[in-house]
This record gives sequence, C-alpha cells and structure tokens, in this order.
Amino acid sequence: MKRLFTLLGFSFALTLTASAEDGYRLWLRYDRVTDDHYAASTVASLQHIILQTSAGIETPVISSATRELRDGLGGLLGLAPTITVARRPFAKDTNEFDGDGYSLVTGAKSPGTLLISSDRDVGVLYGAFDLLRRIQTGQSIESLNVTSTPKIQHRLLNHWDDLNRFVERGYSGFSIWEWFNLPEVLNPRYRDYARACASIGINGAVLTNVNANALILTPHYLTKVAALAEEFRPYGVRVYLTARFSAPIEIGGLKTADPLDPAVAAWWKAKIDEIYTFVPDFGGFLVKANSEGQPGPQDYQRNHADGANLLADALAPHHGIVMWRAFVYQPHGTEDRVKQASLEFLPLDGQFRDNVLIQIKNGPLDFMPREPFSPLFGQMKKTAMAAELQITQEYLGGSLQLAYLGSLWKEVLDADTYSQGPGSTVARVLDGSVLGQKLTAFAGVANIGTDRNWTGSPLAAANWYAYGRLAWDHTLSSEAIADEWTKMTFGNSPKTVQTITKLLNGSRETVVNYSMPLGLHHIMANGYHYGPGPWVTGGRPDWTAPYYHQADEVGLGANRGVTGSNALENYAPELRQLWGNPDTCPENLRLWFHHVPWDHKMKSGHTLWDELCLRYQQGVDEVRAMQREWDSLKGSVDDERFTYVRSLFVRQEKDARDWRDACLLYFQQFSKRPLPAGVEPPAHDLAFYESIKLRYAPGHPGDR
Ligand code: BDP
Repeated sequence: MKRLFTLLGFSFALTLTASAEDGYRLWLRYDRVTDDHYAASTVASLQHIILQTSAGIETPVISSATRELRDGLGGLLGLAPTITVARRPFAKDTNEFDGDGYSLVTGAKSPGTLLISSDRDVGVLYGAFDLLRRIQTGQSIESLNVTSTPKIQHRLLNHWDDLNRFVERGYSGFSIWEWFNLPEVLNPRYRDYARACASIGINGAVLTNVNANALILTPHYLTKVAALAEEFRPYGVRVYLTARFSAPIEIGGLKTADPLDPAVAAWWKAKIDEIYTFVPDFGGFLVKANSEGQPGPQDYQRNHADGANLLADALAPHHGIVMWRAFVYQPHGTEDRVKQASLEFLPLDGQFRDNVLIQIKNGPLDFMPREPFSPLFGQMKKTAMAAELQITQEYLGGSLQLAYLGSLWKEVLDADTYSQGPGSTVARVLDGSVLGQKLTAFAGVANIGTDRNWTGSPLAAANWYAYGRLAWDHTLSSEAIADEWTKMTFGNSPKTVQTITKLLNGSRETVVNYSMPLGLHHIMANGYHYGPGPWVTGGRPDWTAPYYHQADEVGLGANRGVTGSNALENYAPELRQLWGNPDTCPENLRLWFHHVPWDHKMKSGHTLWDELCLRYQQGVDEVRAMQREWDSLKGSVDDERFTYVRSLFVRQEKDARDWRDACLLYFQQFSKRPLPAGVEPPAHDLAFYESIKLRYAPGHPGDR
C-alpha cells in the first residue's frame, strides 16, 4: 500500500511538471527543487514525519495532510517519507499553541524526524502546508522549532455568487459553484478550491451573494450546499450562507419578516435546525440588511440588533455565528454617506449577542483604492467586529490591472484607532487584544471564478494568497507575503523574484496615482466601476461623482471637517487634530477630508493643481515602467504566463492614460489652469471620454 501511495504521489508530481503553466496550480506548484545541496540536507531531515494531534487518530483531514505531504515532497524533492500518526503527549516536547495552531520540530525524536503537532487535525494540515511552503521558498528546515497560531478565529472568503453562477464584481469567469449540477455532479475544482484555501489557513466560505436569494435556504438547495460542505470538510473549510431577511415571507409563506414577531422567530429557528440536519458543521449567516434595497429589520421599525439577535439566538444552540454587515446607507439620507454606518450602529453598541460580529468594510465608503479606515473600528467598544476586505478588484481595474492589495490591507490593519489609547490598531481591535472579545473574524470578498487560473490574471492570485496569510497573521509584512507568493508561484530565481515582488509592491500606489490620487474617491464610471467618470451625475446623489470630489472654481475635495460634513468627528481626537488641518492631513488623504484650493501649496512645492496633474502622469509612467520590468522577464518566466501578463500590462497602460486624460480634462474645467510641464497632452477632448459607455463589463449586476 505504501508503495502504491508513493507511486501515485510520484506520478501526480510528474503530471504537474509536464502540464502547461496555465496558473491552475496557483502557489501550490511542487516542481523539483533545483539546488542539490539544499535538497540533500532537506531530504535528510525528513525521513520520518510524525503527525500528532490530541486524538492521535487518522481522520479525513489527516489524510489530506498526508496526501499533501506525499505529493509535495515527492514533487519538490523526489522524497517518499514515512508518515505516521500519533497521539500528542502531554509532556511539553513541543511549543504550546491553541486550537488551529501547530508546531514544527525537527529532530525531536531522532535525527531525520519531523514532528507536526497540533491539538486538532486541521492544525496538522496547516503545519504540513507550512512545511511545504518553507521548502518551496528555499528555507532551511534542518533545525526547525517553530509555532504558529492564527490571530483570527474565523478566516473566511465571501463569494458574491448568484445561483445562476453570475459573480457580482467577479472578473474571472462564472461562479465555481455549479448549482444546477449539484449534488450528484462534483467538479474536482471543489476539492482544489478547499485545498488552496487550507494552504493559507482559510477555514470558511460564505457561498452566496450578500444580495441574497432566499431559495438557497430551501431543501432543494440545501442538499447541494451539503454536497459542497462534504467536499470541503477534509480541508477544514466550513460553509456559511447569506440569509435574506425576507425569507420567512418569500419561502416560508408568512405575512411578515418582523424580527420581533414570534412566528418569524419560530420560522428561523426551524429553518436553522433544518440546515444543521443537512450540514452538521454549518458555520452561520452573513447578512446584508437595509442596504442598497435589501430587506431588513428597519422595514418593521426594528433595528440591526433586533435582526441580528433573532438569527443569533436560533444559531447559538448549534454554535453558529452571525456576521451582520455595517455597509449601510440610506437611499434618501441627507447625512454624508461615510457617516451613516456610525449613526446606525453606535447606538446599538453592546446590544448584540455574543455570537454576532459586525462585519465592517475596511473604509467608511466602499473599497476605494485608498480610504481612511472605517471609524467604527475605533468607536464600538462592546461589540465583536470583523473586517471585510475586498480581494476582487472592483475599483482597482478588475482582473485586467495589477494591484497587489497586501499593502492596502496592511495600511488599514496597522492604522491606529486610538480606541483605548495609542497602539489600538485596527488589527489589534480585530484580534480581540484591544477590547477582549472572544469572537474574531476576517472576511475577504473572493476574486475566484471559473477562469483556468482562478483569478483572471495569474498575478491576481497574489491577493487571494495575501488575504489568507494576513487573516492568519496580520503582523506579516505585505512585502514578505509578496516574496513568498512569488517564489511559490514563479520559482526562486533571484531575478524573477526581485522583479515580480517589485511590481507587486508598487502596484497599488500606481493605481491610486492614475485613478484617484491625493484622497480622491468614487469618481469611477457609474455601475460597472471600471474607468473614469468624474462627470457622473443623475439619480441618487451619493452615487454621483461630484458628491465626492466637489470640484469648483475654488478647488477640489470633500470638506469633512467641522465646516463641512464633520465626518471627522467619528475619529479619535489625535486623528481629528492631524487630519482636520489641510496642512497636516497626510497628502494621500487630503482631498478625502478637505476642499483644497487649486493654489494650495503641497509638500513638493507644487500647487494642488500641478501636483494632481503630475500624480496622474506619474501613474501612467509607473505603468510603463512596470511594462518594461515585466518584459525583462522574457525567457525567465514560462511563455504562457509571460505572454498573457504582458498583454494585461498593455491594457493597463491604455487604461491609465484614459484615467489621466479624462480626469485632468474634467477637473481643468474648474481649475482653469494649464497642464504643467511633464504632463502629456490628452489624446482626445473631454466629450470623447464622457461618451465612452462600456457594455457588458464583467461583474456588473446592472448589465446582464
Ligand atoms: C458595492 C458593490 C455592490 C455590492 C455592495 C455591497 O458595488 O455590488 O453589493 O458593495 O458590498 O461595492 O453590498
């Protein structure tokens, strides 16, 4: 049997090596290590691998770990180690860790032995992936003695996937959930998906769109959900669903969905009990309520706590959780949109059940290329909060433009809220160390679809990877994560690694520069959110661009200080002081908080107008530099990925020019100043850019 396993492991590795580099393998490529010296010493340390858990028994998750180690070590080193499963002794021969944490210790039992130890089988699986990552990135494993414990308990992907397989804000094909074919037909992608998730510590998936369809809660669909849950379970990934608040009416035949109506509570209780008969380890619900037309408790003059607690009470006996979203703003609200979540949620602080998390987007507006952190992270003191990060690039060029988001997320996570004094960073609020909450979660809106490479661009997979790594350990630097991902995805050649990491690390700021520099926001084309639209007006004011950029003959930017909307008041005094003054407010947020005169002097000595123009130009120049860098990899990166990414950069350069030209021509109507030296003249007039209407842009729910 052992020989058969070995042979299977080997043939799998060979198949992988021979297959084209189409990106399907993501970062889990197990191609043979080329450094013979490194390989020899690594092989010597890994003759016997012992997988230890508290139970000490073989489980489906342990089998996944074993399979991964055989495939991985077979591919990387041509090694077929002895792998045994053992009970974790009470004696402390390993470091300590909790729950999903694990330790890796070499030589503890005897030379050539590696111990992967955890309380739980899933921790061993994470440990196995850690070991393989170390080998893929060329780290020594000769004398390992490391422990790793996740800082966040629920590390989830949110799929904005509809039952007809449309992915809202998805740029990489259709939904990978084949609802019509399930439960009988099981696409092998389901396992590959779960495996990729487990490799970076992701332990849950919300399968359905936040703009929810109640049908997912009917038995017909729950059988399908159960089939997916079964595919994911050997990789420790639990399923969650979105709950449409009006489901009791739509599929339950009730007249109301009022959360305080006993019949409604009874319906949810019965429904949730039923879900657990299909999926015994069901994770819980994600809810978008009273936001952008979704039903919610306010339809019955109740509040978010009434709604969330209704579901939480029914989930509690099963240990399920509720993630209630804070992305709310009123269609006819007169209050600055970025203040509305605080207005609705702060009065409810402390009123949510223990199994409720308020899921908050990183910024107060909506996943812009740059925003300040959401003030709720600093304001709420008695409520468990989860971060919602957007992996899919809704406002950063879909999958056509390179924007590595590790740096964006780190900027938010490391920001100080001053919630309990200095050092109360967003990350520490989220992991429970500032407020002491037990329940912790990260949600990442997935960028995954049916494209062969999963994420549209092979480079966009770096964002899926970075999200998982940061959810596990937010203290990792975005550069270190980029380095790991690049080595695993493209190999260890120093030139390749240096070039690609440089591209990744600078890419987000480049997108900011050519699209929304200096704190500009929400000036993209309407609906599909791709390309410029600073002129967009009509309909809801908070869906128009002038609501945000406020361009006039005096200057540019939204006044959110005391003389304006005073959204600043939601932040701590330290930040109010710094951000409240246009001279001390960081330049990268200046137009977010201030209406700044065109002649305002910037740090560079330029006026605002000149600086704005030069930033747009800089963005274009940076894309051109990225193109050159990428081109220098010809011959170093496989042809398939090289050629495809090359074409993406061609598109990005064109898009960057369009952003620059359209925005500068538009703002020039107000500034009435010439373009400064160094800025290329626009290719067309403003009317040309204003007339561009892209049809059928991917991921746009309004153009199907
Ligand atoms: C916006 C998206 C929209 C989502 C909404 C949300 O444009 O498609 O439904 O966020 O997060 O960014 O609910």
